[in-house]
Amino acid sequence: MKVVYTLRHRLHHPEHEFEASRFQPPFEHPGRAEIIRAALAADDTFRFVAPDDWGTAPIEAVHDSGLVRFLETAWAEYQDAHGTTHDVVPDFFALGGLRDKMGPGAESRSISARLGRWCFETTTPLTQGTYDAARSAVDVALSTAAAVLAGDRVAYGLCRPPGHHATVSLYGGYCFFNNAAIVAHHVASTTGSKVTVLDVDYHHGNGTQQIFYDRDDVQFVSLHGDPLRAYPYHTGYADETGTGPGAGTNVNVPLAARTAPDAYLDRLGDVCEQVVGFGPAVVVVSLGVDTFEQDPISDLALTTDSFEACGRLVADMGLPMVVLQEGGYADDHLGENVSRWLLGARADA
Ligand code: OKP
Ligand code: ZN
Repeated sequence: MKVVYTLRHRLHHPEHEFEASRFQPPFEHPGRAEIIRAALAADDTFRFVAPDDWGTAPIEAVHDSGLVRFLETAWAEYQDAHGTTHDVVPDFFALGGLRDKMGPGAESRSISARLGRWCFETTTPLTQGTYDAARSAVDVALSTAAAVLAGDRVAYGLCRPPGHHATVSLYGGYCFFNNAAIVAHHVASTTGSKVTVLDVDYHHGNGTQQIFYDRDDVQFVSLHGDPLRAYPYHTGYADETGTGPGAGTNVNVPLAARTAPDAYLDRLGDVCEQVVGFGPAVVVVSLGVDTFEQDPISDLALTTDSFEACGRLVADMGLPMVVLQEGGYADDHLGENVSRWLLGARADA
């Protein structure tokens, strides 16, 4: 199996994460991708390839071009405005209620205003190389898709930073560009066939859902911690089923705390039937292993063995698969959890 990887991910390296009203060591850190790389490198059936440069056109086919331009210069602009700082985090969010009754108003040129205009939360610092790292994750994702379009039955993109929380015009949740959505749109628009994004990260892929919510050519299917208790809180409910031409193409399965392998695999099997029913030519998997029983920021109860069963169940649909890394924060188990999922997925390949 091809593994697309580049060390450019290391250019995104936050010092802190401001979460739960305190500064913590970042859960999403460069060591994560290196742990996964080392685990896969120990098995010579994984073949590492570097990504190609895809430019910004495939990103701007999904995201607001203003978000792309903002991320390219924001860190440097912030240094000019505020003096030298390692991490850059918004301190003023442009929420709708500020201008209730007033209409949109002028767009402030201030970097502080613009940070709060393009970002939705505080746990996702910009660092000096964040833009280049986020671009590299998109290159990894698109190169993984190219391997599958060229005939590989399954390929894995070691994307970092992750992508599924990034919406058309907002970054956050450790995500800058929505790697999986960019791939799904690229495959759907270049092949004219239907695509499914199957998101098995613990957290609801609000960005991917939003990007495709009104489209009938891309189905979004997600299993995740119930947003009544779990980040990102405001999306991921079962009654979000799509709108307009996309009515019926969005499937959310919120899960109870401590959901264990048997129950999880049942639900995964159910949604796989809905995927097969949709009839995609390609499945893009947003692979988060933060569903693991020991994940430090999540509360499901999947085991390392069960990840292999999950990969096998998804592969049993018999559809070409572009597997892209999202979350997973139990560093001591991260490499094995990802490699076991991939071993399951390639069992029949
Ligand atoms: C990114 B991915 C809740 C903290 C949530 C942000 C989580 C981002 C997850 N107390 N912090 O989906 O793995
Ligand atoms: Zn997650």
